[in-house]
Amino acid sequence: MVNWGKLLKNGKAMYLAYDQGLEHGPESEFNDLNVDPLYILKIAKEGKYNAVIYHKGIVEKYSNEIKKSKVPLIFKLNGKTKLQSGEPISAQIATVEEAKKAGAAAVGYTIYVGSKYESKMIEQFEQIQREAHAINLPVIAWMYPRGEKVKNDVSREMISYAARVGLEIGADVVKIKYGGNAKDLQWAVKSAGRTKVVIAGGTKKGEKEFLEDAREIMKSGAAGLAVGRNIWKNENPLELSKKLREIIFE
Ligand code: FBP
Repeated sequence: MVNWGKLLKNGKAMYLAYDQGLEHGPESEFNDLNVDPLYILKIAKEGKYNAVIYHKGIVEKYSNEIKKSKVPLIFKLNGKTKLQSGEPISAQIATVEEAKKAGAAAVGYTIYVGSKYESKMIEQFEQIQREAHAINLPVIAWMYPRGEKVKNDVSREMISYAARVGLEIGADVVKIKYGGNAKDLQWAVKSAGRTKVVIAGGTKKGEKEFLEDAREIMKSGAAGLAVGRNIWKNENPLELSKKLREIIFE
């Protein structure tokens, strides 16, 4: 049994993702405000998120503030830059042991389902999952179909496959993308069985559209959202967080 702690509230979840500095780079994602990891921590705390997601370097350099905030931490254990070419692979940059020492509430790991390097990532995940479960730490798998055979990564086939792989390999939560079709997502949630499903926010869209999607996502049976850019790129992130919170936990 994993220890969910505050990661779930009545089975629902709202996570604030901030791994985009590594995944996408500051130029395309950040401004003077949101370039600062502490700005994100403030949103996570005041916006009452169930957790904030950081990579190792930020966890180490801002550990005092993160601990003081009491916002549960999801420690992301692998990552890659957008400059990588060819079939995608995400390199492991931290261990379960480091996450434990940092007081993390869960660990996160990305798998590019369909990549030529898929088996390497699944193998690495297996070890992480075993180590994390040995200390009751939940494991969240970012399940992103990608690679030569993946024509549409948000199709019904791909999102349900990604979710199912997460269940089969022992993830406690899968983070998948929403393609805009609620029925497809319903099927993906069903395919994930007892593994919880949270949805990524994606590139920044209009507030109305974002909240509309969130409503559909919740109706589809997902546990919640693990969102980044749509929140911390917004001019009023706390107002939007409140609206999102009402949709997720209502
Ligand atoms: P967003 O809500 O900003 O899309 O964040 C979700 C996320 O999964 C991040 O955790 C991650 O950095 C990013 O999306 C990866 O997106 P992609 O691999 O499609 O560039």
